[in-house]
Amino acid sequence: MVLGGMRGMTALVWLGSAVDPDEGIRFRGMTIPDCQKKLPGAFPGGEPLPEGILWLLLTGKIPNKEQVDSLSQELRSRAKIPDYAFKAIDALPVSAHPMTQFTTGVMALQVESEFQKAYEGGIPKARYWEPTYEDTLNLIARLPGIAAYIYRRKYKDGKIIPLDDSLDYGANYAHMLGFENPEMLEFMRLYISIHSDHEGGNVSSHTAHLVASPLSDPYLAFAAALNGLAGPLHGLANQEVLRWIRSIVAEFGTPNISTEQLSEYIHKTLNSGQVIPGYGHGVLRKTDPRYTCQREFALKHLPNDPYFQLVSKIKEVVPPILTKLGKVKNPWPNVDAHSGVLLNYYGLTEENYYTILFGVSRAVGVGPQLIWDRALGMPLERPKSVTLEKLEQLCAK
Ligand code: NMX
Ligand code: MLT
Repeated sequence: MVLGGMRGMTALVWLGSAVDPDEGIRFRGMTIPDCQKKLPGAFPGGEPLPEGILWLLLTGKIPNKEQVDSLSQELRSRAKIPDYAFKAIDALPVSAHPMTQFTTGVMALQVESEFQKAYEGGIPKARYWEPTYEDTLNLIARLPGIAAYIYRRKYKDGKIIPLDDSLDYGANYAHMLGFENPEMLEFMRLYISIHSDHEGGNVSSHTAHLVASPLSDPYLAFAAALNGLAGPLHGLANQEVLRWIRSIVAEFGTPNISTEQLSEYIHKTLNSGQVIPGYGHGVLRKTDPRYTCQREFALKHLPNDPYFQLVSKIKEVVPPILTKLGKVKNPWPNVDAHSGVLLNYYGLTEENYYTILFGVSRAVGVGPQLIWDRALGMPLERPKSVTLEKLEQLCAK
């Protein structure tokens, strides 16, 4: 475990969610289909609103529509972004990766940290959670505005699209990016909800918890989490998946390829020493239910999209090939294997932006835990390490 990335080592308490290797994620005990059934949507039968997931993760209770609407309103009222945050992003070249711009924007938001002010003012430990709550809600409220600014700056005309007071969190983010198609708005609600939390051990959540443990405020902790999310084996995998799918299409000149052609390309990728992005997982041992619900969304709304059909074919061809390698513990698709083709279908084609969407979503899961960390008086996290010599001695015993 010490040498193997701590796989399988139980080392953290995480209130919001837990991942079962076979079944996948449960948010406060609820599977994704449970959430789709029981959490309020924008309309009857609609996908769960991210505000509902946030309420559930924070309180452990299922909110009703009125409560979720009041949280939407609360987040809108906190969404104003100070001008210097945009200026901090503007100091970077437009060519900077969106995740670099995003972390910079989050760090600029830290200037307004309520926790930092309260700590400097001598707030007692028992009340740490209160400014942490304020920071967390402010951060979650402001992330879509920062994230949309980066998209408009890098890929569009640079003009800010203001928040729409009539829209919920997910729909508003899509709107500020420049999308109005109701199906895309609905996909954004689903996207943010399912990417929000994945228990505490994943790189971004664990990083946020670790960095917050010496009482760094939620902005500092979340910026650190984003830097972990930006790694290709974690959140950047969604970018890598669409890039890889595009490379298949470029190789054969069409997404309508045979199983043999696809198999040949998969082997080519593996033989060049690369991983197949979107496949495998540190905990899951079956198909990620976050993949499955995106597939169901695609079957409902874009069954004939050639890229969706290619993703379906990849799901048939990759697992047996990875299994044959003999070392891959989970040959099945994860969340990132599917999101790109849906975004691409609705016009969000710039794959280098995709990890920002994951980042906005992850704040909805990490934020509640940071509040609970302070409410429960969680200590500074400081595990023990060993030298290699000591480890060899221990193993020899
Ligand atoms: N393609 C090729 N080889 C793989 C893959 C894959 N998709 N997944 C695992 N392996 C290899 C892995 O590189 C390792 O090889 P080696 O011993 O030569 O270093 C071996 O199989 C054993 O790895 P596992 O124990 O199965 O996986 P681990 O828990 O170490 O890593 C991932 C999990 C997710 C990092 C790994 O499966 C991977 O690199 N997947 C592709 C990238 C990806 O989709 N990441 C997104 C994960 C979800 N997210 O959003 O964060
Ligand atoms: C996540 O959502 O964080 C990923 O699936 C990675 C993980 O759980 O380790």
